Amino acid sequence: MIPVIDFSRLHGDERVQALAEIANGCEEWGFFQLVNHGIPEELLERVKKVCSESYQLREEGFNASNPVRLLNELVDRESEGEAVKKLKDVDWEDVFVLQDDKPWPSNPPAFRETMKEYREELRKLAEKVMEVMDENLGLEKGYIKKAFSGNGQHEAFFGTKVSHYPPCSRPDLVDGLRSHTDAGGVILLFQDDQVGGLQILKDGEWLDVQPVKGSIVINTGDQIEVLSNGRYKSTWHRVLATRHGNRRSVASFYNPSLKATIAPAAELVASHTQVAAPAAPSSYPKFVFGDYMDVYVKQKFQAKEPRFEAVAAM
Ligand SMILES: O=C(O)CCC(=O)C(=O)O
Ligand SMILES: [Fe+2]
Repeated sequence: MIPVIDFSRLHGDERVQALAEIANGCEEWGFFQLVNHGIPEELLERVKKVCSESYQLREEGFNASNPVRLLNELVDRESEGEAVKKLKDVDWEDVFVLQDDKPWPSNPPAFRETMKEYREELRKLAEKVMEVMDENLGLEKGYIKKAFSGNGQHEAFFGTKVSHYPPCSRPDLVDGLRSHTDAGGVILLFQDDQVGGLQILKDGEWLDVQPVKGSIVINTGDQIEVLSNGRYKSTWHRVLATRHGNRRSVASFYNPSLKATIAPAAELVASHTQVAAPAAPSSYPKFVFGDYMDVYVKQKFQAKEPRFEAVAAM
């Protein structure tokens, strides 16, 4: 089971223990779930409601979309006796992204206000989680945030992706979302508490990220892996399509600015050779995050190592 961590314990007698659990979540799993994270349950309920309503307004669009058309074609070919293989180029999902400077859906009427409030809360939570990572990594408080904003010269990226994974008659022939690691920094996921489907790859096995009502799932992307010089590896994950239920997930991405330069933190690289287990030599290049994203969009569903190599050569 993915670790479930009580975030409120950071402010009390059990702080050391809570820090250690988060360190373990980052080092061993790359994914963990936070409960008692301070986001009001009432707000989460409203987020569920407006997101589901917004999907209902979009449902016809999904039914006319590429994945539906491609799966129908595949099933037709199969019924004519052809041996068919799982679709490789599409995901069984309906998605849109919210960013501060882009237009948002205006329906249902409560959508904008609710999601604005939610994003403000989540941005604060992301920054708290990043400060815990700073502390656990032995970095100065605010290090990650500062790195993501190019030393305060730019604004870190904060986007929220609202996804639905509608019921699928043939989950053997298409994934909800194909396996990948996330490109960016810290990802905060408010997943469906009824319909599962998210899995992570750990020690060669796919494990469910079990739905826990009211929790926020945290995972780290490729940039935290680079910054931590490999201490916190970004974890492969995927979403399986399911026959029943329309899975909702709201993922918020706290990423570097496209203009920020990312590299392993100097404190985590080599030089302290006198300690028993020397810090690793630098295993990652230094690059501009926008260049990384140019590579990522073409290679999202492939291994991350070639992305680091490609960006090192730029
Ligand atoms: O919908 C989910 O549960 C996961 C989404 C995800 O992995 C992503 O957007 O990168
Ligand atoms: Fe992801």
